[in-house]
Amino acid sequence: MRSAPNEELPAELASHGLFVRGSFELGVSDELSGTIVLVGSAGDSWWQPFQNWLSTRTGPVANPLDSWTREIVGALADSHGAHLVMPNDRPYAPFQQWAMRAEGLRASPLGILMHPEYGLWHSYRAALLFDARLPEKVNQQAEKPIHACDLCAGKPCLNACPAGAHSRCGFDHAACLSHVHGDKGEACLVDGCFSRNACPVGADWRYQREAQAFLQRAFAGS
Ligand code: B12
Repeated sequence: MRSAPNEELPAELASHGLFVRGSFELGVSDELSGTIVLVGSAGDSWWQPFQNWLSTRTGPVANPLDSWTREIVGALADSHGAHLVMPNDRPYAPFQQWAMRAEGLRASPLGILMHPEYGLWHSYRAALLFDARLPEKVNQQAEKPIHACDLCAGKPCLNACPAGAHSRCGFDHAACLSHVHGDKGEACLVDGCFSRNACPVGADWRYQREAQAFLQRAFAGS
């Protein structure tokens, strides 16, 4: 077992459209111990590698994005001597709290973390848990970036949902699902979430339509 990723990890991840989002050492108040290396994506760099993988499967794949991630990042976890942690495995690991610690990000009014460059168009696909401390080079703490939502007076994200599911009180999951499954919900499934798309930050990183449609259908279970 190795206790730190070797220098090939970034290139190995990049070939799948993924990268190390950040890393940090767990403390005494965490349930796990060791060092967390967060793996994710920005923009839709993951979409084509994921589609290529999907096209090699015969027959339907359950939870395709997680299955792809588990195969790709799971193999890298093995070869780098880490444990694989997946965001949708229960009990849920606190990925967003981890991201806040690793990258200094804060949540947007939608619940999705706001990144100063990528806006809302980024994700956390998996984490590698290493038993030991990592060298400083790998374990760099991000400086706290400016939180773009603090500078956004109009908050268009909160007024764009056709079901009014996003408000200052949080996300009304049931209202979102009932709209999406109703007569007028097709646009949310085809064009993506109106609220997420209303955000002006990181527009260059917006996922292409097919990727948004895939994620919306997965989210809506349809
Ligand atoms: C359960 C869950 C949901 C539930 C939230 C229920 C709830 N009120 O908690 C529902 C189904 C509503 C949901 C929806 C979405 N989610 Co979600 N979700 C999760 C999941 C699997 C677990 C969250 C959790 O309970 N963690 C356990 C606690 C202890 O950890 P935490 O870090 O403290 O959790 C924080 C979040 O839960 C957050 N939170 C609370 N309510 C909500 C509501 C929403 C909409 C979001 C995004 C976050 C959020 O606050 C918690 C406290 O800090 C995480 C993956 C993960 N493991 O974190 C993804 C995750 C938070 N979701 C994510 C996303 C992107 C979405 C969606 C946009 C759909 C999608 N998958 O593309 C939608 C939002 C739809 C919309 N129109 O805005 C991303 C966020 C990435 C980012 N850049 O910040 C995550 C990290 C998954 C990932 N792989 O990247 N989600």
